[in-house]
Amino acid sequence: ISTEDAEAVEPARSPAATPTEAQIAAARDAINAKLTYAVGKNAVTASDRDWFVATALAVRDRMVDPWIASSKATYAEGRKRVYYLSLEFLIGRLLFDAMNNLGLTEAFRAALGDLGVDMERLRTVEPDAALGNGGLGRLAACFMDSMASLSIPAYGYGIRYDHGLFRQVVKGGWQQEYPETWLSFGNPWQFERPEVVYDIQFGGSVEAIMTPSGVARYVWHAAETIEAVPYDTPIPGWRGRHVNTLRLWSARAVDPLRLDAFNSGDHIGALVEQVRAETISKILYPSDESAAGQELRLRQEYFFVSASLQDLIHRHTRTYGDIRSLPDKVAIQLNDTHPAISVAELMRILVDLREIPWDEAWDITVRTLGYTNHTLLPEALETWPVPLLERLLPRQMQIIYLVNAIHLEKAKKLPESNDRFLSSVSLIDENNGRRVRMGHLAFIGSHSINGVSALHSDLVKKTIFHDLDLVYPGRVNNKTNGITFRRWLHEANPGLTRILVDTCGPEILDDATVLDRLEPRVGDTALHDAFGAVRRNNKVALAKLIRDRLDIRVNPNALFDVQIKRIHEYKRQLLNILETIALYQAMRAQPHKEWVPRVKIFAGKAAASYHQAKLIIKLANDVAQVVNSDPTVRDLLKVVFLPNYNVSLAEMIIPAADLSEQISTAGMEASGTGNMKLALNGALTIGTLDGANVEIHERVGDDNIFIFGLTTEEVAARRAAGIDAGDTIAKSRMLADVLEAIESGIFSPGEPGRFAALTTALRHHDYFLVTADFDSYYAAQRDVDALWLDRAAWWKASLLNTARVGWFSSDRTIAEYAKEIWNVPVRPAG
Ligand code: NBG
Repeated sequence: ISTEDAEAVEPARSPAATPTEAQIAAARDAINAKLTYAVGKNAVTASDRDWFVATALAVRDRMVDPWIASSKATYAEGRKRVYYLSLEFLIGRLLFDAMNNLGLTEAFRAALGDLGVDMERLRTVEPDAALGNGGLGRLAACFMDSMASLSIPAYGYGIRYDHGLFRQVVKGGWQQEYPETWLSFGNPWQFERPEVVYDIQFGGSVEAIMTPSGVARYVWHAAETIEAVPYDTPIPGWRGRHVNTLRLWSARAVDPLRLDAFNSGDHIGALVEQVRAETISKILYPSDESAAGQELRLRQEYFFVSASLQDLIHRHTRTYGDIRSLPDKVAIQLNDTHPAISVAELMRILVDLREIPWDEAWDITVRTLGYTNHTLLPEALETWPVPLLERLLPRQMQIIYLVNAIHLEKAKKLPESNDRFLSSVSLIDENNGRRVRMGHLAFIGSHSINGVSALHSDLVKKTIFHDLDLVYPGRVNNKTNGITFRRWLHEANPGLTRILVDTCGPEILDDATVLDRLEPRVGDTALHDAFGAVRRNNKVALAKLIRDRLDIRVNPNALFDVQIKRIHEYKRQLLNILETIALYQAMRAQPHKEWVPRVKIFAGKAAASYHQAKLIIKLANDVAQVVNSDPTVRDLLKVVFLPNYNVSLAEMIIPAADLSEQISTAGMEASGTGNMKLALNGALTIGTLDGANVEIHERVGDDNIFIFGLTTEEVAARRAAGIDAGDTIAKSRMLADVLEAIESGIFSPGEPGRFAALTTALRHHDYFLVTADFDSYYAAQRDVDALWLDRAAWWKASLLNTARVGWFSSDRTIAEYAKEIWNVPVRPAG
């Protein structure tokens, strides 16, 4: 196999129908008009960014009529609305999403071509809206697409962060964080709604007023008020049939400055209150799966919950008059515990402001709210110190106490009840200095609590919410995650999509389950060749990107082995790196054996304060340095760490992947969604029986996936027994050699202790069981090699992955939420 230079390849056309001349002319006129009258430039002086803005505005215009029509129809038909409350929406770039769903891609490509502009270049000009950390935020974005595509009247509510997830720069192998600036050139998609502003209050005290009927009324005298201003982004569904709204709140001070202070010469002091208020929507917390125990984080949570509830109740009462019909007309989904304060806030609105009796208010609250749990990791289950809540949200804290008292009364009646049981179900954790358990609050205040894969939902019920499930049986259910195929197949991989349309019929664009029509053809060598050609083009494009960004040349004929996700110990990038080192050593020992050439591709960000994760990034980069410059392994092994992983980079990597690494410690990855995207694009999975891997395994079948490692039960048993990493290492020659290589400084010349924090953890407690799974992982990787060498067998397995994962469409997931949680009808996407 020879190394071929990565050459640029023609982008594959989107499989949509060919546009007419009239459609192209209309697009051209629209873009020209925007360039002239909205951007204020002409074709001669316009930069790519100007063309992008003109194009985005022209596309946005096409959404407005169906947007208004969707809203009108929802009002006219009195349809129930869904509100998806999420602190994260990782939507990425929107231009191709919008064009694809509106069927405009080819008309606009041709129109721009006529104007002398390459549309593919415009794609890269758009900044990524990175308003999320990882899977949880991206899931919210996929759900927005599916809700619109299934014509469910829905709003996404979140925060319009000035700065999204930090920009990752890798310098000398270390991660550095820089602020992200997606708004610095404006945002053509948004509509600011300065006329819709809500007051958000914090602090102060609560006054109890006795009414003549003898019932106390509570009045909150807040100490601080700030304003929430909405920015709307229209979200068009597939074929533009229904358009929903993503409404993101920005924080603003009531007064722009203190004039008295300014006039007396204190120019900075005059702005202090404004800065304090606006800090709330300044930046996304870069924490992933770890509660950022910060007051500002709690202020963000309450800020967007309060604004969203005010907004939706205003809309509801304006339409229906009576707040009591809320659960019939509104479903609110809490995305993780971040919006859990909704339970107390909705009660406050109903009881204090609308004067609804407590029991009735509670019934309304529970019937309206649903809660999705996304993790079992204890550090990610938010708890807030009672004194902090008392200070910031005094009335909500009182309500939480009352909710808890009634709840504990109910729990006491159970036969299981004893002190341990009551302290486990209580809203207040008394073990760590009195904290409110937000997961418990969300659970008690919701009629539905769902996990995000079959295994995870089962564990939710057996572990963290075991006791609460006994008090409120029947609430826990499962909704296995999904992904939108429109972005992750149709847009990201137009070449593959064209083959699928040709093989399965155009219905594939509307209905993911039709992918199974591929099944009878998976042995067809002509189809293998077509599949292979598309994959190769995608790999050449990725190889070019790797060369441009990192100056590393990789062979597009090699097996592209990818692990792309947040860097976290439980996701076990370290296991992958250890295997890389073992393979490297084996190649050096026998350079003339017939090795399968591999490119190991890593990408992902580590939370800024997560030292072990940052050290793992450094190790990956240091190993890359040594391996890539070793002439003995020539082209057989290359290691690449691509910096600043984001949605757009994922769209480049996923269609080029041959092997998908899903190797978390069993029981720790709630679901995963990258696993679905990669399998859909034909990558084979190497993975543990964790999260949705279990369901992918069931669907693609034993022969088309590489499963290894301890199961959830075995992990639990091993941890309970006390971990014997020392023994494990002593029994594996290869593993011992790998650890010694790291500790000898082969990858950190002159500084052998650089990775001591990692190797010491492995040698002793090894909580994530990297050492225990090492041998079976290495063996599974050699099975991968063996299958790779049998080209027909590999392509058959690859095709079967694509053919059998239609079920993981987020349209299926959302249809389940609609039916089983929200009680709203859906109209099929097609
Ligand atoms: C993440 C899980 C993933 C899962 C996504 C979406 C959090 C708290 N959880 O496994 O780790 O796929 O949520 O459900 O970010």
